Amino acid sequence: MKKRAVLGVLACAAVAAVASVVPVNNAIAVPVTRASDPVVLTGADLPKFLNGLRPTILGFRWSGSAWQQIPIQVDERAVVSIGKVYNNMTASYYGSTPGLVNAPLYTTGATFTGNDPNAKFDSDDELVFMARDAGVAAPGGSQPAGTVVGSGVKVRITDPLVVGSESFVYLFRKSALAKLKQGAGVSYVNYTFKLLSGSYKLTYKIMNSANLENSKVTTASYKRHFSDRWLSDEISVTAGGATGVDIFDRQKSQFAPGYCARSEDTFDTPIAGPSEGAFVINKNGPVRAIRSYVGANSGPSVQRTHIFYDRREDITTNLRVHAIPSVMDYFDYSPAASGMTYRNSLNAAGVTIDGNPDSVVAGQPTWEQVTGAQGTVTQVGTLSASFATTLTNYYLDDSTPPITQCTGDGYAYGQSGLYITSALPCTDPSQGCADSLTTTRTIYYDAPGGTAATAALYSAGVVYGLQSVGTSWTP
Ligand SMILES: [Ca+2]
Ligand SMILES: [Ca+2]
Ligand SMILES: [Ca+2]
Ligand SMILES: [Ca+2]
Repeated sequence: MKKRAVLGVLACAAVAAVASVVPVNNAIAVPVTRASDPVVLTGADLPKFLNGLRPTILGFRWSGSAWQQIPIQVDERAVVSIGKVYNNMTASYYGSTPGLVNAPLYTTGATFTGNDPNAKFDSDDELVFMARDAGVAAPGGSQPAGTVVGSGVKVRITDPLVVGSESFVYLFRKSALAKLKQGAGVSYVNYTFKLLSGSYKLTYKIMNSANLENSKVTTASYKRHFSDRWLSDEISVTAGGATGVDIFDRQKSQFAPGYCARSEDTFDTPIAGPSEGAFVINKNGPVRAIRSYVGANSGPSVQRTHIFYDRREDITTNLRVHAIPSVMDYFDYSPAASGMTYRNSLNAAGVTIDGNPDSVVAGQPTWEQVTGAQGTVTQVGTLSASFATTLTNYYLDDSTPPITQCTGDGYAYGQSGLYITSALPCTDPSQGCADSLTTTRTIYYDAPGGTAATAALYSAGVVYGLQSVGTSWTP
């Protein structure tokens, strides 16, 4: 993991180097081919639709000979107090005050976060579609049936990694009588948030209780499962002939290996001191699903957000807690991952996940990958912190681990992930602290046969994100 600021500097330097060799007249454009990546625009990026109705924005591509509707999704956001997410909890345990922490959150009336105060498509709301749904430039002379004349916006998408690449999506306002739906009848992601106790607002126990779930994400490429707020306990890859077996034990949170006083289980349940927590949002498709929550013991404003696309998952963690001695966020696979290769950018040849210890070079890899007949899971990590950190990649493959496992099964299969070994200052704004730390994982779920080369390309793609610009368009 590297500081995002560092990656950004490298990215700018490399883009400049590439640009210097681009031919001036690049006559032949090639389409953008990032099949797993979304394009996310905000209301601010689309002034023609800004502060207009949300549901009547539609997306289309020009196939070369015809207009075809594509699925788009609008997700509302607003700056909301974390205290509101807790149903205006007045006092938390441990002296933190979530009501003093304001954060940009995805909004919904289905939780205590509440709906966006601006019901229109305002500047921080997001419009998203998949890059692979874009088409070629439309020649003009027509616009899609069922759309309002003069309402068009052309979105040009380019891939900084592919010189001369461009694809286009056209957005229009739906005509009053048209039957077209924003999702175009497509569902790329199916997320079912199932709280065993019943409806969220009526039965969720914010203070001092487990809140068991049977929540599932299913797409054409993978399955995920959650048994409580922080209890992420299934990864099954179904892409392209993968066996579909669940290779995951858990995503684990700890201060240090073998130290069990804080973990994803203590976040969820009062097994080692009080616990509290709540959901920001649970939202299902059609283009992406969102699962976002807060509450990690004495860090009631610590937040994690999963965004599920059909071939990719983004996990963002916002640390907001008092000073802590160190922290770990790692993936622990299950015995069903046996036979898979684990590799990362510092260990490209890889080692075999089989419960027998491996020799792995430590350091700060830019990507990690597990691959085998069970499928391929490639992760790109970023870390953005206001303070210096000492960090490394934690790795342990041992069916009889010498280190207490704290949670999950008793094994350590291919355990791997971020370990910040240096002390972290207070990052809880409610305690008057200005420091911050945010980590992201961008996870790609693919068929068996993943390689270091495909992982490096994904890593570059995270650094050099897709570019998109919307401009008014009339045929
Ligand atoms: Ca908004
Ligand atoms: Ca809005
Ligand atoms: Ca091994
Ligand atoms: Ca385990």
